[in-house]
Amino acid sequence: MRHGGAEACASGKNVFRWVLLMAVLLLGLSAGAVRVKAATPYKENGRLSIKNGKVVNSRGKAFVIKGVSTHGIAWFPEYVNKQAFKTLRDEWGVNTVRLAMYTAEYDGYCAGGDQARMKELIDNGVKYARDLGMYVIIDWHILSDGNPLTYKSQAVSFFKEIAGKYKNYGNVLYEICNEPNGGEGTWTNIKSYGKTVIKTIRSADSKAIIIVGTPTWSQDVDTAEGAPITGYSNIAYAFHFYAGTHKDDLRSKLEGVLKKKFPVIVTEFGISDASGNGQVNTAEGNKWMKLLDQYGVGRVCWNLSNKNESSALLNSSCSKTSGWSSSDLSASGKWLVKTYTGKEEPGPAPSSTPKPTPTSAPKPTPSSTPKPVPSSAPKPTSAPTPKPTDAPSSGKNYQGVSSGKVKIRATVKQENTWKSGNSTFTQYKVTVENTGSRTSKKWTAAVYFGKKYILTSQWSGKYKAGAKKLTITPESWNGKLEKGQTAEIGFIIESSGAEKIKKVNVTAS
Ligand code: IDC
Repeated sequence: MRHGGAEACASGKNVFRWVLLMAVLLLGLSAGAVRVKAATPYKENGRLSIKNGKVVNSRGKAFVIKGVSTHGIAWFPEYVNKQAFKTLRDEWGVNTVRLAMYTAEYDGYCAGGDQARMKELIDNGVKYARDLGMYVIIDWHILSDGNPLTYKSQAVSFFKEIAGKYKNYGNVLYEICNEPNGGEGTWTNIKSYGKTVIKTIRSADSKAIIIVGTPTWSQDVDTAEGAPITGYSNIAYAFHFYAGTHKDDLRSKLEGVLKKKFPVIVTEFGISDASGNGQVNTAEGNKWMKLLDQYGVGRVCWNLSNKNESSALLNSSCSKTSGWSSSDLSASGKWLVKTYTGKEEPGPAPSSTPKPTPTSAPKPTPSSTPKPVPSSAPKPTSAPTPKPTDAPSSGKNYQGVSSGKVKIRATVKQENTWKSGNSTFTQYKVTVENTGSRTSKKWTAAVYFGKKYILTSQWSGKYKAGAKKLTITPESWNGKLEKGQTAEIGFIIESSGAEKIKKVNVTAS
């Protein structure tokens, strides 16, 4: 008995010690957890600004934006959720989320979209980012409205409202015109737009970084560098690339301005081709990353969605809206996670502290190291840098009309044409309009060309390229057209010499 009692007593003490030990351990762990949680990108770096052509943190140290962009928030609102952002931060090594709000595309902010809903999504997104200590870029995503002046007054009221709301947040950056393009998307027009919008933002928020788009789909940073916007601090310029299309030529253009300490942020890039689809090119993607790393340039990858296109970071079969595992990621997604975290699988990133970046003249990188990885499929084209001609031989309209009860008219208009090497590139805009009184559920437009061509870019539709025939069908969101409603889509083709459209056939139901 006594023996047993002593044993019970001893084990009672042991239990007590054990409980004490666990308590200490748990406390220690939770303190650790609290510390880990506290070390968010924003806690560590505070408000960002621009100094000597670089993004710096609140202590003036270089900070490298590693971001992911949403797809259009009107189309993929489900990814604006806190768990998604947390997954990006904790498992993908992301410190910045870009909220892309299309202006002119279907359901866009200036194209009849639900403005209140979009502002609510932005509000939620900004708050999730703030709670998680992440940065957030609010992107006025001009695209088919190539000239930012098109919706200038809407942009002014939008930015006035949101800069007023977020002026004290410290984690918000404003991107005022995603990608100016086309004959009217000139630097003169961008500057004129920029001056008004920047003034509007500055009257509420004196410090936040404002990013200005550049001509030719935010590629002509050299033009902007030649005549930058003056009179304001914390202004940066957007540069975009798609590694499947854009290669050495565009890299040298970027490097040219980086050498001059011009403040550039890559607010959008992909390793797909410029259409957002096609073959991914990780080898070129790695070359781009190397250049950005060398100069400490921030970058934001397009796009967080499960859309069936190769720039989407999630597989189209993936319906999860956060907590993705490796098998949920597309080839682009896998590459990005590896690039941002150094790991094959999503998981805790090594550190959210930015790697020191050279502040003075960057060291030349050895040119021998990376072996070019041969890509299996032939690339349609080598990086045309679209240069719209001043006097586009445009104005030519080709029309097709459906013959059934549902009346759809497709107008194909040549918007721009330019030469690159031996090829001619032509950009077309297709306006599909319901001219009858019955609602159309779906439509097909077939464009017949005079000679062979290669489809190099496309947007807002599904495309099937035959030898001389291009068949266009709608996306999930622009097939249904009510009476009088239109859908605007577009594409770019490459051909040897000027192309001529023979006819346009339309069917609709
Ligand atoms: C693309 C999307 C695609 C959508 C299209 C048109 O990936 O799903 O149908 O826009 O709305 C950009 C643009 C960006 C494009 C992307 C890929 O900023 O809106 O997204 N891209 O084409 N510039 C170069 C490429």
